Amino acid sequence: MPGSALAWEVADGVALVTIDLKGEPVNKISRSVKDDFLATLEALERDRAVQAVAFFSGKPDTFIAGADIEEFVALTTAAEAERLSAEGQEMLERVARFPKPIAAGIHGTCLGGGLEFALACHYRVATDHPKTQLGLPEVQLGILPGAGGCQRLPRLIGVRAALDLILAGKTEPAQRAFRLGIVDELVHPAILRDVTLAAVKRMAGGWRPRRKRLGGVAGWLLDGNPLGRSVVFRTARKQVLKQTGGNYPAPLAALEAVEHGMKRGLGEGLKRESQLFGQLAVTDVSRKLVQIFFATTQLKKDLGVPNAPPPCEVRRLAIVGAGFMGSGIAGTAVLHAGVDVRLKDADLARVAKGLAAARDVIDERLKRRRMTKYEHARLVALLSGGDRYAGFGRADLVIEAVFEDLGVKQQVLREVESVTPEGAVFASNTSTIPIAKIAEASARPEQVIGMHFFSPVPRMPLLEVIPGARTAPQVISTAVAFGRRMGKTPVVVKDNPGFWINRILTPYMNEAGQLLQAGVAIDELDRLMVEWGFPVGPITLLDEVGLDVAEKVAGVMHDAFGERFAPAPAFAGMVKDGRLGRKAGKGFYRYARGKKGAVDSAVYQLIGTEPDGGVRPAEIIQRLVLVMLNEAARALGDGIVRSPRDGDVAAIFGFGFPPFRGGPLRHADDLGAPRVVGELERLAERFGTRFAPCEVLQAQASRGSKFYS
Ligand code: T1G
Repeated sequence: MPGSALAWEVADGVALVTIDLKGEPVNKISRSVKDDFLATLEALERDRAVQAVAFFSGKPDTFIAGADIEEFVALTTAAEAERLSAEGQEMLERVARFPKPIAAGIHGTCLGGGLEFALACHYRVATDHPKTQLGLPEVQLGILPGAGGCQRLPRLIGVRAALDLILAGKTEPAQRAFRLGIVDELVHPAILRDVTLAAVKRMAGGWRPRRKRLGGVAGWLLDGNPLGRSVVFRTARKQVLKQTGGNYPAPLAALEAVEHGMKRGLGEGLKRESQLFGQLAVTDVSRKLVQIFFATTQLKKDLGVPNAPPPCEVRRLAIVGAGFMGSGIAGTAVLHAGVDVRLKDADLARVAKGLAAARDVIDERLKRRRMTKYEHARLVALLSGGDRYAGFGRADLVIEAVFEDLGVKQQVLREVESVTPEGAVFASNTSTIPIAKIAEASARPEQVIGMHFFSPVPRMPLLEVIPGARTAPQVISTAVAFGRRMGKTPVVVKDNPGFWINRILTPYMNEAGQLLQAGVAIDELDRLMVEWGFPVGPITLLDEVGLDVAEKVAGVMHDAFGERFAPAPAFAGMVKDGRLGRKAGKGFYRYARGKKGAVDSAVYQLIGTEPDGGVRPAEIIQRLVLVMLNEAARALGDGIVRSPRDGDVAAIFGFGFPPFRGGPLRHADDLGAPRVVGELERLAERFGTRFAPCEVLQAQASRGSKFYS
């Protein structure tokens, strides 16, 4: 059919169908694609020459990326969304009941509705290529697999394994999907077509794949009978409640859809699944999560400068400073970017320790069976180090992660420039020192930039990229592109004290200190902010960051911005007392053998306060949140981030601002500037000018404008 997303040809009794959405970067299932599917199935069923069917994608890197997200966000009622899901289910029921064998030959990403389609097929072959990733990421968009995924996956691989995937919205590499039983065969890309065709031909001849029940006796006890399953569901529900704190309805709904289907049968399960899908699709939470998906997708294409010159290719990375940050950067760069990494520090013992830590990052993947031994050995071999600058002569990019001191950093810069090629980029992983200052020591300041990683590097997804006043545009695009290759989300920020993250986090931390002083209990502060949606509360975060580090940042910010950033007196005694947080084994909390314990009540005496429940929870939340929103608005006005989108994505990825609230600026929009300004004014009357509403918010309140139109 002309214009159809599906094309097919018949050879030797098998119809080879190719899905390829013209003009789109990925295959996705929209209403019109669904119609194409139905028309094709109809024709294939009628055609006597066709005895079996094999589906492939015409795209190089995607099989099918799922349902068309833009289509379902356009829906305004739950009933419409329910209908959309039910139509998808009907189409896949048609596939599942198709009278001739159908197989999917999967290469590239196979997600959401794409995997649901593959699950409805009668046989699945996947390539063992790293691009082949399978999963049901729907809950990450605040919805659930709504085209039968909640029904077919548990029937195929067992309830436990299915819940593990669905409730976290996980994506699995093909090898793991094969081990789980999601795909029947794993092959080299070169033979995907032949193997898939051979399988359906065999099926047309009467052969049926035999899928063994996974999990042995334990599997049967838990997955294979209703009693065991009820235990599995109960445990999973508890865990979901604990992880989502009731802020994310999708995982619970997905659990319900799976459970309903396992108890009442496929038909009833499908019905419940589409009802729940309908309800979720129009929730505010889902809208926010989808906005974040599109914001991060846009960011992926953004090189950080208008008309960005193409980035230079980084083949060799050199790092100065083999400490916690340097080794984390080294391990992450090898793991994700697969580049040669040379690690340098002042003495060999430190280098050895750093290399071991970098290697741990790679080992971790092997342990979790996310890579082969061969791949592991290849990556480990890319790491090397020394106490001299040997190897720096071939580096395309050098990242320094040495002690946070201007003199030391400038010294390192000079040494590095004397041993690296002309074109090499020098990036500083500073959190507080202006890049322009560091670049003053440089003979080629246009090659100097900031790359601010967050700790622990392998786990924290954000990277602040900071051009100095003289940094060349190509150096910016190179830093952004390489950060992305490292698996990070780079956001370009202005060279200004605290950049973006510390700028908005510091007032929040200081306010937590003020509240402590006012008699709020440590664990209450943390609990309230976790309930509000942060992964950890402010006091736990301080313990994680380290109080010495936080104190240093707070001091820099105070110097730069004055009274508004006055550090909370509550924190002053902590560093003096050696309470540096987790790394010192003591902070606000106790730590034993690396595990966080209870609040250390001795801290109250140190601060000179006694928790008395004096401040109401609503006021605690209000003060902590508004002080941050106010500073975020002001910093955006100062041009610290280029757009509300960048600011929100960075806050979510940088310190876990609750994704379902969309970010600080989106949240300010939701509250509305008049309300935020009014509340800030009342707080300012009671507690002083640190709450005075910034100009940006005041202007919005008077004009009725917002950050996002
Ligand atoms: N719908 C609409 N647009 C999509 C899309 C989708 N599912 N997937 C990708 N795009 C667009 C994306 O916005 C961008 O557009 C372009 O494709 C390239 O993407 C019933 C309800 C597949 C791993 O959540 O994770 O199925 O900006 O830059 O880095 O149960 O995109 O170029 O115009 O990200 O190579 C579930 C979402 C849907 C997968 C490719 N599926 N996509 O990454 O390219 S819900 C997902 C991704 C569902 C059913 C339910 C990634 C990718 P533009 P990109 P990439």
